[in-house]
Amino acid sequence: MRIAAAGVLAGSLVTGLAVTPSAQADPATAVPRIIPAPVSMTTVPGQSFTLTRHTKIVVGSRSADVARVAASLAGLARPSTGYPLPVVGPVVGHVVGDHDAISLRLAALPQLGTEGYELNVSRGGVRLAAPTAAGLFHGVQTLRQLLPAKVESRRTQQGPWTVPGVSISDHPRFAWRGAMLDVSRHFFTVEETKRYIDEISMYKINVLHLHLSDDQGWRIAIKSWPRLATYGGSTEVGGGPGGYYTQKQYTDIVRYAAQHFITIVPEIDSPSHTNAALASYADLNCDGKAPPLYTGTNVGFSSVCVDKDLTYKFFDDVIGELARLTPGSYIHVGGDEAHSTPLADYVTFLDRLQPIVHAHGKNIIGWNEIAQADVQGSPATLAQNWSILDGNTPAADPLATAAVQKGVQLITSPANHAYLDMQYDANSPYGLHWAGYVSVQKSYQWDPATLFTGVTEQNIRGVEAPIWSETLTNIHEVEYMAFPRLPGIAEIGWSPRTGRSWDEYRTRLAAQGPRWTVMGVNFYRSPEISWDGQSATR
Ligand code: TNX
Repeated sequence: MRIAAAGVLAGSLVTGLAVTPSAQADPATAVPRIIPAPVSMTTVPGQSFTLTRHTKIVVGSRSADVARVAASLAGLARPSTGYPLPVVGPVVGHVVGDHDAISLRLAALPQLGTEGYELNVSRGGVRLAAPTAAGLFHGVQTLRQLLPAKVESRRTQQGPWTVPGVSISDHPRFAWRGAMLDVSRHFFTVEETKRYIDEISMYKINVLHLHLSDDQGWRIAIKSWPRLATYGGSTEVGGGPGGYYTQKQYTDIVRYAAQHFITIVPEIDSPSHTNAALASYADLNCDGKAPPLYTGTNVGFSSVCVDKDLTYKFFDDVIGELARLTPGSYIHVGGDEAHSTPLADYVTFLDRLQPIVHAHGKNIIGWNEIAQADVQGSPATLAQNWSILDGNTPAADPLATAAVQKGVQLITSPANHAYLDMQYDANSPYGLHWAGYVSVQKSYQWDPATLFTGVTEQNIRGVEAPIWSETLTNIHEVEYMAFPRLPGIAEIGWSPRTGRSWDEYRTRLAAQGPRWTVMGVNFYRSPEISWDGQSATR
C-alpha cells in the first residue's frame, strides 16, 4: 500500500505506511486511519471538506443500486449531522452541481476491478467514482471512516463534520473476503444476523457464510422435509429453544446482505455434523432409528447413511430448495470432521453429492477435508482450509496440496489466526482455545500467501473469519469475539501485502474504538491497543 503523509510528502506517494504517533497527535496533518488500508492514499493539506446543511448527495447515474448506496450514506449521516442531505440526480458528470456535494458516479475505471473505487476530497466536495455500485459502496465505507466517529450516532451531534483532503485509489487483493456465523450451535435471529451484516460490511467483507445445520440444530425451513426445522431446529447447545429461519426470512437476509454487497453462502454440513437431521427423520439412519436431539458440544459422532438412496434424495431436495433461494453461486457442503464416516464412504458420499450440487446450478465449497475425495476443480470448487499454521513460514499441508493438485482454489481460515471463536487469552469470558489463544496481534500477523509450501497467490480465492457458536448465545457475545479481530482479517483480504505491519496497524485499529462505542458494538477493549479517547478503560 502506498500512503503519502501531509507536509513534506504532500503530492507524492511513498511506499509503505507512514503513520507516526506525532502525525496523529495533530489532526491537521494526521494521516487518516482507514481499515482496510487503501492501496494508495495521498493527503492533500488545506483541502478538507466540511459538510453543511446545504450539502447534497449527487448521483451520476440512473442505477437503482447506486441510488441505494446514496440512500445508505444519507441514512447514516442524516441523524447525526441533523442535515437534510438530499439525494439528487441523476446528474451527468462530476462538474454540474457537485459544489458542496458528495457525488457518487459510475465510471469506466477497469484498473479498479469489480469492487474498487476512487475517492477525492477537496474543499469543494467529495467525489466518489467506481466501475460498479459495489465499488461505490466500499468507497462510502472509507468515507465513513474519514468522518468523525460520532457520525455513527443515531442522535444529532455537534459538528464540525470535516473530511480531510485525500485522494484515494483502492481495490481488493482477494475476491472472497468472508465471515462465517454458526447459527446452528446457538441460533441467531434475523435481526441479529442483519446487525452482523451491518458491522462486517463496514470493513468491505463481501461474503457471509451461514453455517445452517449441525448436530445441535437445523436452521432453515425445507418444505419437502419440514421436520428438519420444526423438530431439528427446536434446540441448541445447552438445551435452549433454538429456532430456524423460514424461507421468507432467509430470503430477507439474502436481500439485506445484497444491499450491503455481501453474498450469502449457505452451509448444509455433511456427511457428519448431521445429528439434527438424523433425529428428525428416522429413515435417514442406517438402522432406521432416530437418535435423540443433541445439545452438547462434541463433534464427529454423526454420519448420514452413505449406502441409502434416500440419503441422496434428501440432499437433492434440500440443496434444490436452498439453491433456488440463494442467488450466490456457492453452496457449502461442509465435509469437516467426519470421524464416524470411513474414508471410502466419505469419498463415495462426495462422489454422489457433487453432481447434485452442480445439477442445481451451484458450485461447491467444502471444508479442507473434501480434498480427500474426488473433487473436481471445475467448475470452481473451493476448499476452506482451517489448519493450524504458522502463518508466516510456509508449511506443507497435505490437504491444501491435494486441493491445489485437483485445481481447487483455497479459502484460508487458519484456525489459530482467523477463528474468531478462539479466546483472546485465558481470561476471555467466552470462546474455546483448541487452536490456542488468538490475540489481536496473532489474528492480524499472517498472510494467505505464506501459509503453505507449493501454494501460490493464484491458488487462493481469499480469506474467511469463522465464528463457531458453542459458547456464544447472542449477537453481543459474537461482537465481543469479532471486534477488534475481524477488521484485521478483512484487511488481510483487501489490502496489499507489502507495507502491512502490526505496529502500524494497531494505531489505525485504535481509531475504531470510539466508532464502535458510538454504535454500541460490544468490542473487547484489548490492552494490546492504545484505544483513542475514553474507550481504553476495560
Ligand atoms: C471445529 S473447524 C469445527 C466446528 C467447531 C469448531 C469450534 C471445523 C471445520 N469444524 O465443528 O464448531 O471446531 O471451534
